Amino acid sequence: KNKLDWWRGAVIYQVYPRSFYDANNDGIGDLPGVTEKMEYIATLGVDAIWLSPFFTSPMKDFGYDVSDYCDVDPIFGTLDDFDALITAAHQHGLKVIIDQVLNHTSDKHPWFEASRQSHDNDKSDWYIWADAKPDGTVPNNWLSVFGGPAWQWDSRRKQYYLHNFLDSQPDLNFHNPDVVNTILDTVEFWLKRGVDGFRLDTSNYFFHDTELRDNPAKEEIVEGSIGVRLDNPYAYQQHLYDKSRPENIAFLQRLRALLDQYPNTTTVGEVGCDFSLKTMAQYTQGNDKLHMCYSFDLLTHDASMTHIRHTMETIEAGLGDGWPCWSIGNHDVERVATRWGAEHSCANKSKVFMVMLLSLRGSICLYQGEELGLPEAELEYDQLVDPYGINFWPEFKGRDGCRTPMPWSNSSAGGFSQSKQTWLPVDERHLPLAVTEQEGDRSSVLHAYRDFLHLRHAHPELIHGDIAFLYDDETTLAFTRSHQDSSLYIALNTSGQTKILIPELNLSPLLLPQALPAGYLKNQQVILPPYSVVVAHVLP
Ligand code: TEU
Ligand code: CA
Repeated sequence: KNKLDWWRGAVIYQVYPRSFYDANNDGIGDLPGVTEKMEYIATLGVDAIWLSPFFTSPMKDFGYDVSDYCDVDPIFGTLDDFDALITAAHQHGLKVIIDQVLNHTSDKHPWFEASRQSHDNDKSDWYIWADAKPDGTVPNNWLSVFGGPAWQWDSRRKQYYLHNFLDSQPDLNFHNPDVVNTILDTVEFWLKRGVDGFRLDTSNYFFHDTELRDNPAKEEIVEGSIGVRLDNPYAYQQHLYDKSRPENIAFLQRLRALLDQYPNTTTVGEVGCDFSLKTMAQYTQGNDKLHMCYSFDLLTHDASMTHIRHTMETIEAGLGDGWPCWSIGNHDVERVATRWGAEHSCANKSKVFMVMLLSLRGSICLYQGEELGLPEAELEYDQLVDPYGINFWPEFKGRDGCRTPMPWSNSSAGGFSQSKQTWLPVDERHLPLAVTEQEGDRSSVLHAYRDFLHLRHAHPELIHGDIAFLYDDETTLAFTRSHQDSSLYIALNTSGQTKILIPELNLSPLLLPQALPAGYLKNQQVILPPYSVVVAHVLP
């Protein structure tokens, strides 16, 4: 394997364009807004950006419901704006990864509009149509991730169609070679436009069982599986037949063959709601399928360092030559400062989680606003726009709370827009955490991110090194990252109590930049005051 591949160990900054920066002041962030803020992203010290969908869309799922794969939605700008964004990113030395939502289209996509017209037009087999059971009920027990059966009745075709997500997101039929060829053409459209890679939405959902067999009920967590959320009724089915089908492997190989014609491009596949280790390994081993995969293992759990160690050791033991990618926040889950209880303790706790994440082996995705330590925004029911949240309120509050606009300054609408009406409100509690406020404070979370990202770049151990765990309890973690002849020791304390570790190693501590909450060494004991980290060279 080629350790010089830029994407191995890259830090990818996820931009959710609707909420990043509103350049034309209509209340919704846009591509020119991202371009205007490119300098900010580059200054963080990340390697790449991942742009959430900006394609033509009715916005039922805010862009994850695409009605034209090869154009920019007017809300976000034009193809020229996209080209300008790529140019600006490349000028700043940043790679650009775009989201590809290939599993499903919008129900307003011309392909679906045609498909539902009849049983015998040239698009009639492009989606997954099935007759009702004799009693009129749905074809099988498959569930939608967003609640209810994965089947929707269509009164024109008088059949059900499959939708793993919203009923306005019909699943494409990947068993049809025309669909696959056309999809690969749309992917190539963006490669020709100069993108450096793709984040593949729901990369384990593309194929389904053509016999439409019922999924077995889940009785216990299958061995080796991690990241299965049993609080979600969807997880009570073993998804043997609705996704992660073996046929997907051949498709991922074709996709990879296409990307290999465009040097230095990459893919990061999202593996959702599944036995993620097995799938992550399958999809990334052998250097002929996906480059990297990420799972929800760190996105949906509590802040347990024991869980982190268990997840990493399980992955390390099974991944072989595959390559992982990790994140603790994205546009689908509660913001990490809230989920992991950093907001009421102190900024230092957010910094410790950041050091933990950026020291793991793999590539890393950061989600916009994470570098500010933003807590989840608090919204009333009537302010919600995410259908997932509206469906499950109040048990689950949906995804709007992590999607509110970036606070750039402590002024109206957080400097995100001049518009009085932004698509989601800016949380008042975010204003004191705005970018300009934190830039002026040398001990801010933002400075800690910049400092550690620069430190990371200077230490190949943190990018390419093997990982070995030395100690864990619920709130403490210690491990080494070793590359060639050099080894770094990292210890962190996410609790409000002082911890002392005795690693029995000959350690020489790194002087950490001022914004990072540092512990210290005393007689080769590692002293970790509340919310602190120690990074040290391991001497022979
Ligand atoms: O998410 C897929 C996925 O598994 C999510 O359903 C996740 O479990 C859920 O959002 C709960 O947190 C991707 C996108 O990231 C998401 O925004 C889209 O809504 C979804 O696909 C459908 O395209
Ligand atoms: Ca706008």
